[in-house]
Amino acid sequence: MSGVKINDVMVTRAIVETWHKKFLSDTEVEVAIVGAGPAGLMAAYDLGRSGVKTVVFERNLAPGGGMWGGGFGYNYIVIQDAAKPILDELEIGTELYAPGYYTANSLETMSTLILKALKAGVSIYNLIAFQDVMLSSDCRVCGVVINWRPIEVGKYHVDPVSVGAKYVIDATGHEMMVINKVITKCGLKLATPSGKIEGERSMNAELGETVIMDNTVEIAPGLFVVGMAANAVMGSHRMGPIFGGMLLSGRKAAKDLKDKLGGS
Ligand code: 48F
Repeated sequence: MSGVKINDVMVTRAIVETWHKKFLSDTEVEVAIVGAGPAGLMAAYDLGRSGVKTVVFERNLAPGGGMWGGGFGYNYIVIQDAAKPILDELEIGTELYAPGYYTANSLETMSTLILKALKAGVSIYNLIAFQDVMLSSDCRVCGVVINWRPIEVGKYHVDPVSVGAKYVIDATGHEMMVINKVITKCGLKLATPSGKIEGERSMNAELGETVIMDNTVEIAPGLFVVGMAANAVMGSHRMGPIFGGMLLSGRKAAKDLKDKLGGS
């Protein structure tokens, strides 16, 4: 082997300094997305390539949420006509199964979404869990409170830190982690029929995929909701391993946010 001799301490310094420099530049962002599933990553990609300073916090080691396992652990997903152009645009292969039903490899789809978001300039932090929101004095969500996931899992008494954001997106899927926190701690009224969480309904992909775009809204001041969380908070149906709605929802939130940020 030729070249510079490897110094183990230099490896440590390289990682720690690079990470800190990056994280410090991400402590004030335009959009903070909680959850790196398909909906959150789609929103992140569209925001990033439009030049919006965007950060994603994912509590798991691997970003990707519920897409890796396709359906039933079989690593294929189904995409309907409405979302097929997104996969074409991202150069993800699809196969026509029957009219209106395309299959795509879940590993190819998710790895492409992660890569495209990163290449668009989005910062993705894994192993970091959302714990709370920052709330401005006029009761608007203005950032996220985060901690290392292993600290959370270990239930260690270690205080979290805060990252400021003009807007936050709840992309945490069925769990609606950000919305739950806003309800229990901030007492904010949600943009739902009751002003509260309506609750997810049982499987009906046709209904669920039809309403998800309408459900992708600014659910509380400063807080957007995308993907499965959007249907869950609005009292709409779950839809299983057909993923078009997740991507379309992420894209819609990104567009709405770009309009808001452009106008502010
Ligand atoms: O669950 P997830 O994939 O949400 P999605 O993008 O897509 C839903 C589909 O996977 C599927 C479906 C399709 O029809 O219904 O369920 O709406 O991704 C949510 C991500 O959020 C992360 C979680 O680990 C997952 O990767 N997450 C959840 N809570 C937190 C979090 C938290 N407190 N902090 C950080 N990340």
